[in-house]
Amino acid sequence: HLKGALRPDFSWGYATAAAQIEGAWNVDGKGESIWDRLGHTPGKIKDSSTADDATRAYDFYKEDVALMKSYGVRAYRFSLAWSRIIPLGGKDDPVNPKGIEFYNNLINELIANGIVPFVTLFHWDIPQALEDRYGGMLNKEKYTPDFLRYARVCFEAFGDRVKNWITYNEPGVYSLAGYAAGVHAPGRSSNRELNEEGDSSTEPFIVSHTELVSHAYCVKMYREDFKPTQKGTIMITLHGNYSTPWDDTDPLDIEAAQRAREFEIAWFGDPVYKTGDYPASMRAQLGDRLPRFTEEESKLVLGSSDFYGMNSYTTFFVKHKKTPPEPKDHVGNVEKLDTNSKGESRGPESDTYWLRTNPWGLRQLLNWIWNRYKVPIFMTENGTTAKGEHVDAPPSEDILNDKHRIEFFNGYLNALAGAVKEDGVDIRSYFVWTFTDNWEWAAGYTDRFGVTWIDYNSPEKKRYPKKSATVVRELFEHLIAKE
Ligand code: GCO
Repeated sequence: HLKGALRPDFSWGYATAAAQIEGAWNVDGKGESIWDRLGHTPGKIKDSSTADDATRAYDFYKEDVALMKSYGVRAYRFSLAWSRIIPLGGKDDPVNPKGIEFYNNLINELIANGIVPFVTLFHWDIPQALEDRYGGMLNKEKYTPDFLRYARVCFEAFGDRVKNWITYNEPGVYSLAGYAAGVHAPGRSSNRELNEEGDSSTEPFIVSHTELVSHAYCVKMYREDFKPTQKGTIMITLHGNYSTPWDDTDPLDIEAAQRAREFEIAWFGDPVYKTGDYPASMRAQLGDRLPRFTEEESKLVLGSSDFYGMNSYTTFFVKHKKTPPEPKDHVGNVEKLDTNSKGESRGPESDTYWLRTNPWGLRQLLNWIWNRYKVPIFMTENGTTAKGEHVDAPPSEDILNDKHRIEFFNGYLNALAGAVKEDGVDIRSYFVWTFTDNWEWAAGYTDRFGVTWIDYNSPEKKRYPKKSATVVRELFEHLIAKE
């Protein structure tokens, strides 16, 4: 009954990030990024791997576009590596023509194959030189002009063909994983013994503030200097897993779940789409540890995204904590659990510890965002790992018939279509995370999210399509309305 639930011009395809797939980390003039640095630091990556080669998407972009085309996609979301375009990153540093050439080739290849590019400017890989010069995003005054110059170079070089821009991918994950958990680059954290450098009680909030403000200036620049001629759209992509009460009859848990959503989602959503400021629950708990927007910043940030870009993977049961919040708490003083008060599970396990399949959570999340912000939603990431995909080539039939992933997409795409058709949520895109297995950040090559299995031992990183690639295509053929 959900046949034709999605609008005829619904965009769907795969999403990737440069640092996870490209390889060629120091080839053709590319500079070092903070992820190159972290990958080369002993003890930081689970399987001691690096992304020096990754899937070699830099070398095989033509083959990849052809494979994507065979998967039936309408669009492809990828990110630009800042350090490939401006190796040292700064506003007065030289542009690397080879970097521009690579992305021009990729964009042209996509367009020649009828695939619409969605381009992310920043997917976590800031040039190492900017980190070394002034501490990267901890220094908003120095960082912002560098980011704006980088964005300007990209709009000038690619904006005649790229009409869908994303400034930042998951600003909250960048700041929390890089400055609180410390497992992601730049790896600063006082929450971990490994690295006592940063102050986790303030830095993630400072860094995210820089992301929001520089995003807003970037959008202003695009709208004033480029949009009149290029006529594209621009948005930010936020992460957001859903939180639902552990005991849905307990007012304290109901409040805690709402607080958790505010700390995770409204942290960015409210400034951009609702108030120009952080949620009151965050101010109440964090006080002056949460930066304040100047009047000018607040005005700029509010309304600074054409659409709601959303990545989501899972849902947690949330219980209130009786104890007062710790200074290093970033989640709203709650506990996030796998089962609720009735003993129900939040879903079957994948291969990744935090990830569980629960399509009902996605539907609640979409409704929550829609009701709070009333902005059309572009789903820019959603996907899963599956157990037992870590083997040497050739992969078994079982692996290529990735049952868990197929069930995941079946559930989530039907939940999405239900949210559109039955709840009236305006959703305009869906990008599967991800096209091929890739370098899953600090997890290295041990987590496989792709609909294409990669043989990392072969020099050409041989690609093996999984069945989920076909199933996703069939699901969209069913769910998208004909013109
Ligand atoms: C994200 C990350 C992806 C991850 C994915 C799975 O934007 O969350 O962009 O790079 O690989 O989330 O963990």
